[in-house]
Amino acid sequence: MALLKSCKLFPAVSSFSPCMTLLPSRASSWWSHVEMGPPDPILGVTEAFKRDTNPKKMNLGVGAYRDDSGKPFVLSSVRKAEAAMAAKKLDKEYLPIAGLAEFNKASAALALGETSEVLKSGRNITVQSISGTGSLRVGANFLQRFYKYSQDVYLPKPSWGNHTPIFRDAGLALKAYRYYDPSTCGFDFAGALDDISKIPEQSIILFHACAHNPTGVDPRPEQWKEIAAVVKKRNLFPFFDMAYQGFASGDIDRDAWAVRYFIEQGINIVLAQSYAKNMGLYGERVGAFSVVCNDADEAKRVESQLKILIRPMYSNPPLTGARIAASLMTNPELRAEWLQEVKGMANRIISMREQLVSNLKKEGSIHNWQHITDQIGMFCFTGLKPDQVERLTKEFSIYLTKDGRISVAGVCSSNVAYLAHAIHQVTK
Ligand code: CBA
Repeated sequence: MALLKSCKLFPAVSSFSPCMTLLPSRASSWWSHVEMGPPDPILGVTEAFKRDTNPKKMNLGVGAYRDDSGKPFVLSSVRKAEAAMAAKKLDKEYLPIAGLAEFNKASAALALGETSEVLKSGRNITVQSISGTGSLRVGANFLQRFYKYSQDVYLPKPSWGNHTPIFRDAGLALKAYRYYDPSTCGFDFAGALDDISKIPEQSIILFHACAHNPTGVDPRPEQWKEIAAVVKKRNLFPFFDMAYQGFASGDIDRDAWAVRYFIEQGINIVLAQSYAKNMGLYGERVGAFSVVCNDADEAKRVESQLKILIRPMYSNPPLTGARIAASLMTNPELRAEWLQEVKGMANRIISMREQLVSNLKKEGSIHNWQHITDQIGMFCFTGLKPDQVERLTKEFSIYLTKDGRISVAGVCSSNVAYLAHAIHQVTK
């Protein structure tokens, strides 16, 4: 700055001064070498959808729940928590680096179960972070810095598209294990088990706790048990991503079963949680990252390092969403209402799956669409090919990701017939 000022004051000097070497020439720019990047494979679909003027358009790209009239849904329990907060005229001070303490405590209990031995012995550390993505990223950076046994992360094939850049940008190396069988549109249990049993010992392995994205295919409890046994035998390090607790079955405890089972087996996991979906707090960015440690002393040391990691990233997390989430989890009346609403959302999605299949039959489709009702959670991995996806978008203004994934949460009574018709047209 001082240098620039002096050049202005003494223009004659500026023609040969160091200013010339600091500033780019008129024709170029500091950023002329920056190439145009591709749109995000998921959020880019929403951008394209917004540009479309067809009144029948449908956005089945991003996983965002809609009510049965196709509108974004704010939970009544959330509205009540907000009203109670507004009445209290709370301050807007910074949260601590690790976030809102009551939120962290309630989050850990929601995931691990109220009666978890881990909570009783205080051997977990849970920090509030920026929804699921931020929690995954804090976790990835923590592993990059402190997990000294391996820097390889094994993802299910396929996995949520953002997992790869999250772990890669944190400096870890990405590998994969078989997960989905396109021939059955189901879980490739034999393939997964075979691959996992060959993963080098102590590697990091990522699991979707429930409602696998994008496939909607989860291992059954007996299958999880066998997976856990192999993970234990190979001494692998599990990273659970739980972005949909409650969305798979409508029951938050049932959906946390795998996480709790691994811990019961003596496997110390790390866990990322999101409240975007199960509380509808998408834009509030509420989530948590937990490390299950050997004992309370280790948890304290891990906590100190998580704080050191988070402070230069974003200093401390946002306040409002954490307050809402904490109220929903800790106030008995709000909690009861919230759990009913989660069930309601999960059931509406399940009913849309059924209606989609019955409408496809009505259209005269002869394909086997059973996977639409077999798969669970927000998404259905339809099996549509890229050219069929392209036709759905071009001819019917139905927007979905290129891999054929549809967010069933974006389908409603008034457009399910249109969707079935369009799918039939591109698949017959
Ligand atoms: N993990 C998984 C497996 C997810 O599917 C998502 C969300 C997240 C993070 C973590 P958030 O940061 O909002 O809490 O979510 N995935 C999407 O629903 C969408 O929100 C999806 O459409 O795939 C996204 O950001 O891509």
